Amino acid sequence: MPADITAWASKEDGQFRRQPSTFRDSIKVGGQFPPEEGRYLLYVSLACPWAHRTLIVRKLKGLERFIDVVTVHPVMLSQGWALGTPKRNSDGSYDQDEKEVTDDDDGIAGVDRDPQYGAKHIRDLYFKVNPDYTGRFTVPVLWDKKTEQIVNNESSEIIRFFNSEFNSLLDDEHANIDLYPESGRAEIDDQADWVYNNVNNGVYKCGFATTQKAYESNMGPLFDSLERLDKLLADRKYVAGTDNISEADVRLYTTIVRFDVTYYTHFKTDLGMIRYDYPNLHRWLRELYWQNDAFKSTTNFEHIKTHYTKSHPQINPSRITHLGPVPAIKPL
Ligand SMILES: N[C@@H](CCC(=O)N[C@@H](CS)C(=O)NCC(=O)O)C(=O)O
Repeated sequence: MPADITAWASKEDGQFRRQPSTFRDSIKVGGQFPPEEGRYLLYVSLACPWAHRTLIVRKLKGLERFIDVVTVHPVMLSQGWALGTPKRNSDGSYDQDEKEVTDDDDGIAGVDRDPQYGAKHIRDLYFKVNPDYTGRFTVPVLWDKKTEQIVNNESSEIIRFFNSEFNSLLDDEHANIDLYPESGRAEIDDQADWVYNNVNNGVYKCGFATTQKAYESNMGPLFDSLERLDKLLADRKYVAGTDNISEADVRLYTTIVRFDVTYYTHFKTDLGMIRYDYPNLHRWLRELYWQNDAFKSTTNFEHIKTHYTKSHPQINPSRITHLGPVPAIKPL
């Protein structure tokens, strides 16, 4: 398994294929992992769109008091996500092969140490649970402090637990927030499928493609889907047509908020920009960001831009981080 995620495209066709998540237990009332205050810890990267989903839902549902968060450093090198600052060369650049993690201040705010075991990398947690683990060391990781194991590392499932399984512990206002309402499920499930394939993972399939043909074959579905979403949002406030925010908005938001600032340049998804070419998506994006703190407070453009540009040497060997666009997100 290559450490460099960009090298993880098939040799035959140049297509990037995301590996399924491995830890798939559930938080469930009455189950092996019941909802409890302070029991679970969420390891995230603020750069990662999948981890970002879990942070938004944690905030929307008022779960901050119940679930602590540990944030990794945005620069992902050969050992994967680091809890602390990866060691740097004398010129200040991060050393790609360096295994050491330091307490140096490299000016990037919001990076945590591991409060439990002093783990230096996310990989250490995976190996603690399974010394023979051969998969990727991805975030988010939902950790159970009590039994010292990973409950789940699949964001689409973690957001469902957060949506429903802590309700008995929450005040009415938060318990009543339902991101997966019965009446909207058909549309939410439908979007989960095509939006995931063409948009959420679609940008990665374009960006991590290693042949012209693979890149081009994923650009059409991506931009057709942005067009389709823009049309849907012409007369909908929320993307799945629900009365309130649903998980479809959360899933889509974490890709769209990264689009102009990173994917457009870094992943070469440059047939259009949200801010200039998709007016309804642009309005929807800005309403979520500026009108709901769960979106704005969990969006960190510095971590996003730093991560992508400095972690994928095959795509950006100089590791220079682009300055634009300014502003990262426009006002409403
Ligand atoms: N299916 C997972 C995907 C998570 C994922 O791929 N996370 C990326 C960051 S954006 C990661 O940690 N990659 C590290 C690696 O693959 O080495 C989910 O949705 O939770």
